[in-house]
Amino acid sequence: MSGLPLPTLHVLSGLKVPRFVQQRKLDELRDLDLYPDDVWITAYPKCGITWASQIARLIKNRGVQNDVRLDVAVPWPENILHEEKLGELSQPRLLKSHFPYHLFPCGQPHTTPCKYIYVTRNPKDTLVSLFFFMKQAWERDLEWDDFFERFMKGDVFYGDYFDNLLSWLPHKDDKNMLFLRYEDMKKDLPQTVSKIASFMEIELQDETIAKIVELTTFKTMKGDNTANLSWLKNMKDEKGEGKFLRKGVVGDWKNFLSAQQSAEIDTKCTEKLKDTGFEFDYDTTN
Ligand code: PPS
Repeated sequence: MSGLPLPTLHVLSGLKVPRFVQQRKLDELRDLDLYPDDVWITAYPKCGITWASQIARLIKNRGVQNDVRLDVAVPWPENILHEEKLGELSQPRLLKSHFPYHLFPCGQPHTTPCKYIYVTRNPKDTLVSLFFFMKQAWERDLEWDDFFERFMKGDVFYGDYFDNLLSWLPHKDDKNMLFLRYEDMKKDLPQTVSKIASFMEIELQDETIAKIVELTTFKTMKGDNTANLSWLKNMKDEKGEGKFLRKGVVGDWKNFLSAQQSAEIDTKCTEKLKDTGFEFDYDTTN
């Protein structure tokens, strides 16, 4: 049985993107007026962009939950399915993108007045999450070993995982950037919410932070039909909950990667990250 027709990749601005990312949208973004309180939430696919987006929209709303869907609260303007009038969004605007730093459609982030949150996640869990997403949404017949090869070659949405990370990493301490790791968000959600709020220059009472933490746990978001992406085709389960939020853990890769595949990724990490001082967290204690 096949899933949805695969939105084949094409190359735009030197990057492999799905067909629903179109040059017309990138041109619009190039000409967009930008403001200092705009917050771009950015990540390679499956690294936690939805989670960070939900936290940011609740911070913007001072912890008040409303029935606006997350994809409306935080549009994804490079996608042709998002035709929001960006000039009419309420400030601070929250916007999402999967582009790497040097190819960012509005210009390189340090040349813009906006703020940027980048979320990264260890490549093994990212790969597993992407595999299950692709299988669920697009390619029911997808085989693990084939997909592993595709991931390693960067033959997936938004190209090579490491190219994306390495484009943002040198800017991680820039004033207009907040660099987050998925694994740290798992370990300390209250601290993550506080960090994002201070970055957005929004002061929150402790009880509001606690409320946002409660609203952004995996369990709550999975059952929250404004945040679980269950409106996407093939992303709703029998209980009506979102399948997009699959497991939400660190270390699921141990259930899927062979020893050889794991070692292949380790070798690539060593080669790509040497001299950066950056380390991944593969901890499985949560
Ligand atoms: S996408 O398709 O690029 O927008 O995906 P993205 O949102 O970046 O990543 C999806 C993974 O993030 C997990 N997720 C969460 N984990 C923990 N807590 C919360 N609240 C949460 N929300 C989303 C989601 O379950 C996907 O990971 P996996 O490993 O597949 O479960």
